[in-house]
Amino acid sequence: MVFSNANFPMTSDGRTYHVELKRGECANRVITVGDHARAKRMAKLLDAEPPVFEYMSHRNFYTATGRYNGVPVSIIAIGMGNALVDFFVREVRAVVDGPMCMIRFGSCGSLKGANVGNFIVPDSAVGILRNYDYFTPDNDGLQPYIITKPAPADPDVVELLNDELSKVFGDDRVHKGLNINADSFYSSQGRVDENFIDHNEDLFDRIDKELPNAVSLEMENFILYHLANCSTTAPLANKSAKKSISVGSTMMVFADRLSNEFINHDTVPGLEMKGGRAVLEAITRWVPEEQLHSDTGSVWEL
Ligand code: R1P
Ligand code: URA
Repeated sequence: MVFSNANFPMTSDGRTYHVELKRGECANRVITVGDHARAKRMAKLLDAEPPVFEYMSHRNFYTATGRYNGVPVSIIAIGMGNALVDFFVREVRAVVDGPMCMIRFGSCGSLKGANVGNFIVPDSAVGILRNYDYFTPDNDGLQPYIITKPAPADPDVVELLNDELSKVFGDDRVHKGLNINADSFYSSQGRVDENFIDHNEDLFDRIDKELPNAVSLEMENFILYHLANCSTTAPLANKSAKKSISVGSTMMVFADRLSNEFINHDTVPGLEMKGGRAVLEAITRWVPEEQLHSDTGSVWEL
């Protein structure tokens, strides 16, 4: 493939470098997940017409675009961690006209006793990042982990997710609160690994003190919320609004960090299908304030 621009590489037919979508292949409503299997399961919930468009990029970003109850929607599996969220958000934003809604449907560990199989709907997220400088000889005055300030989700999106998930699972299985986006599944989520020096033995105490309303630990939400809050109106036809991405997320609890229980993976497909349908219901209820990407020539055109 030939790319035209080192600043933001694109093919001559308008595909981005890593996610590899071009205009008309990604809808304004996007559900992003970590696991390809979750995305493929959810793609089965899309309408039969038009046929679902599927695309796997050379960097393993998997996209399924179609309609849910007639509303155009994309489901994109990106893998794990902050860097992949950055590729996803920037490259998708570059090829979609109009305001967007991005919802992450992930998995997480719970901190406040939300049981395995429950759902978290975070209204905000912080990052906990390993402080690499702390692990050098000259680390005076440094902490081993950096905690960022919170980034908010869109309150309307939080409300839609809460509403749809509560209808399916009941209020007592859907928990709100602050999410922690760690840059490791292990060290910055307070997991002990005797093969490495991590200085994370008192991380949970620090979280209790500094983040008393934290309910969950995962690896993508802070960066997703942060980028949505930093998004601009550049791709909009009508440049009246500042932020162009409405954002929210929900995660299934796979690990209860208090009781140390981990999910039985045989139960995951069923949970993902029920939860995935609720997320699709929520995202299709999102009301954009401006005109969306044209159907003409898109993969969701009827
Ligand atoms: C770690 O197992 C992965 O699971 C969670 C974390 O954020 C991390 O990506 O989310 P996903 O199940 O969506 O990948
Ligand atoms: N995903 C995470 O990032 N952490 C967990 O404990 C479970 C799922």
